[in-house]
Amino acid sequence: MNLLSYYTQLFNCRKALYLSLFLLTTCYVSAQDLKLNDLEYFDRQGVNVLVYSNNFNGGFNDEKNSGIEIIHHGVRTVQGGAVRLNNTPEQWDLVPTTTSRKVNRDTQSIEVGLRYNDYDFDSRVMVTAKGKAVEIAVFLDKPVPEALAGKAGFNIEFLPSQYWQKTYVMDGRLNRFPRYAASQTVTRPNSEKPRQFKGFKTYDDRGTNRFVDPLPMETGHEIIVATDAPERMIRISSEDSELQLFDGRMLAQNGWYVLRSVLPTGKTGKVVTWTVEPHAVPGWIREPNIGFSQVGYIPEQPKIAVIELDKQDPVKATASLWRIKTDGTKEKAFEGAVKEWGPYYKYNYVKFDFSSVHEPGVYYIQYGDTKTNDFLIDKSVYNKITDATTDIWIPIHMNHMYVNEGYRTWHGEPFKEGYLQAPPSDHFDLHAQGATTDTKYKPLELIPGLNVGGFFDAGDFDIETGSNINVVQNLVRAWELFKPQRDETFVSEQQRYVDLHRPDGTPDILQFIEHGMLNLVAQAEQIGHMASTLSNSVLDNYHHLGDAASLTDGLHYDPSLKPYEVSADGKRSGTPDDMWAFTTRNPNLDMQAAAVFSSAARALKGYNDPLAQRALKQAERLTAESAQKVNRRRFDIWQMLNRPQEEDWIHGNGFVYAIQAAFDSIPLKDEAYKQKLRPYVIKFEKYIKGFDKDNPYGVPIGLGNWAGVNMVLNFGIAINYAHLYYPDIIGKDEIYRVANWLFGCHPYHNYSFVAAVGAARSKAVFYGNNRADFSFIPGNVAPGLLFRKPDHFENFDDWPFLWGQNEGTIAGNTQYVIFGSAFKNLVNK
Ligand SMILES: [Ca+2]
Ligand SMILES: [Ca+2]
Ligand SMILES: [Ca+2]
Repeated sequence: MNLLSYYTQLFNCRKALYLSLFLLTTCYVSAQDLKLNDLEYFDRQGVNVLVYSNNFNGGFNDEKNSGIEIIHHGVRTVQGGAVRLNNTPEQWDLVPTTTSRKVNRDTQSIEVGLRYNDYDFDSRVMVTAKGKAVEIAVFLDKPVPEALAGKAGFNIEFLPSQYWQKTYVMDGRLNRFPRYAASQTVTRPNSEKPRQFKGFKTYDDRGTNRFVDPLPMETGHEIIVATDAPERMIRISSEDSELQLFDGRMLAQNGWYVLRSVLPTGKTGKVVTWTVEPHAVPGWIREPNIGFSQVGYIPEQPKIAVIELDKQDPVKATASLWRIKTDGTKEKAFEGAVKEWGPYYKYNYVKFDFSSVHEPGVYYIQYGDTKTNDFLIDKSVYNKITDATTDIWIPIHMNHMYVNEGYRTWHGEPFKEGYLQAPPSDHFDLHAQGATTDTKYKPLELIPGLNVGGFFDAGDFDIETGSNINVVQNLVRAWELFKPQRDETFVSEQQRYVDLHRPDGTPDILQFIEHGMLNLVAQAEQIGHMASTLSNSVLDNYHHLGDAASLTDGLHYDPSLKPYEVSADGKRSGTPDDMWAFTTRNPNLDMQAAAVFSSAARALKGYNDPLAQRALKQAERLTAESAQKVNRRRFDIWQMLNRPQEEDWIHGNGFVYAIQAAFDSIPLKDEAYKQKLRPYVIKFEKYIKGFDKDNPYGVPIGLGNWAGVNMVLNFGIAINYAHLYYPDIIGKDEIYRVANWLFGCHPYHNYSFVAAVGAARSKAVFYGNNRADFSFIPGNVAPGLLFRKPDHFENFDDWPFLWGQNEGTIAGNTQYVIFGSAFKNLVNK
């Protein structure tokens, strides 16, 4: 710090002190200014600036949810404000850990300490309210380490889907954000690239030993982004540093636009200063979000819209329901009082009950000037809610098969080269191979026979064994309960070919059970026990987007060949892209598999007897070998009744698991058992009703970094069973809670979380394996609402890449089949 700036600072401090005294005495507060609120973020109507309310985690966690974030007119459009080591950091690039966070109300500032352990590199970022703007300053107590000179910089990221095709001005030069990534890059030696998470590499350099580095699209000292869109406009300036604007999508489709200033080398103290002023639209009030069922309603069910309101938005007395007649004209069908539920996190909630309307027809809801899209009231509305999931989503996720639909191929036959024994290693998708293989195979030896059957996990292409066990379990349950005969899929295990919309005479559910079992039984037979996962060996193909069959080269890896070299017979290659089997033995998983093998054998009997026999044989062996070693947490309803704290009943998911397990036993037990269970069902009824006070939607709402759809589905399934067996305790009205939530009655927007047949407006983008196309696979179920601390829920429908809110999984989607089948069954009874 030089002397002049020291005196300037001193003067500013005195001035600030004098001013604050002045402000205190006159009680003058500008309503325009950003102020630190009780939840520790900077706030004015339309603008929230969060400073490390959400920290970076590293690794598997997609780091587009952390650091300095801006929620701009209700949309989280800016995040990632941090000292970073790359121009456009990818998932798996290093992230800083937060070593401290200090909120100072007197100076209206938040200071965070950031650290990179890998480089022994500390920095501090200070964010201070300055009128309508915040000042972001980076401080260094020690200079940037030599290894990071010219690489460490202060970055902030802008959500592409909210900025593309909008204009920006850099130092007076006009520009427009590109819809598609097409800026310039250079390559540099790998030795110059900061190491990535745990030393993994996100890229395949094709033997060049060089990595790709994007060049800036623009540089300057002042940028105004979205000059043509007031709700997105932000002015950012820096006198002491150059601003560089990059397109992060050059390296990864999930990249954002990045603005950064490289930290100067050899300097300490305040090294970078930005002024960031997000524009606030004068008088802006967030448009009401009218939550309702996009699938519609059956005439006799309760019909209650939940309307999410800006806390500044005065509540209107009434809302109305309009009927669109078959001649195209419309008429008011109902007008009713709006009832206040009250505040829940950021917004205020009211309800509009139009249950009294029974007449079948096409309707929309109007609240003030806000109208919803139309929806149906009709007895048939729920009949097709599982069809897209069973006819399209599930068969597309069949691994080791060619999957065709009409003129389109979804994917070719993946992983023809099979799976290698994983060596002791760490992994990037939450797995690890322990010190020993626990098998007869040597590290990197081919384990024969594993490239058969099984389902892709989710938006990625691995076989998670636990999830595949869940799939078979869910489908066997659906089969035994409802015997669905639906046949819309041709499956030939011999041809390794699946054709959608082509009946082949066999119920599809049976074929899916068979397909799941083919892989699980092969694991037990070939490995001797269950693998934890069959997954990618290298990170550079884990994030694969495209045809699963092109993820590996289909040739056996031969380390005696050079990388990218193919053997003369065309069967082997030197490219280490083969998938690995992670085989550390887990007796709990073996026992879980054994239980599923027994039940699947029941379902397969008479359809595929040899497979049923193999399953039974493995079930007996795994049980004999593992039963003594299991240490599973049991959800035992009889023990739970003795729990002293009533609170546990309301907040513990354990209760739902426990009571579901008890319901599952009912068909095998006598009337006395059913009677003994009654007090617990009465408790369950209280538990269900408890959610009416917990939140305006009456379902469990998760606050983790994976939104809570599985929890909601479990809740819904348990309610369905409770109503089926104890209709006098759990009324029929309760079964609609979860359906309403899934199909559009939830916060943030009112699109159906399920891409279901019959929904007027489903989510349009999901984190599926086709996410790079900003599309979805029909029948998918989104995790739903992602909670961002301290008070923000979101579900992007123009940006698919956040798995925590948009990724459907094979276990979750087959769970939806159970929920949907049970629900349809009850509704139509
Ligand atoms: Ca996975
Ligand atoms: Ca079939
Ligand atoms: Ca290969």
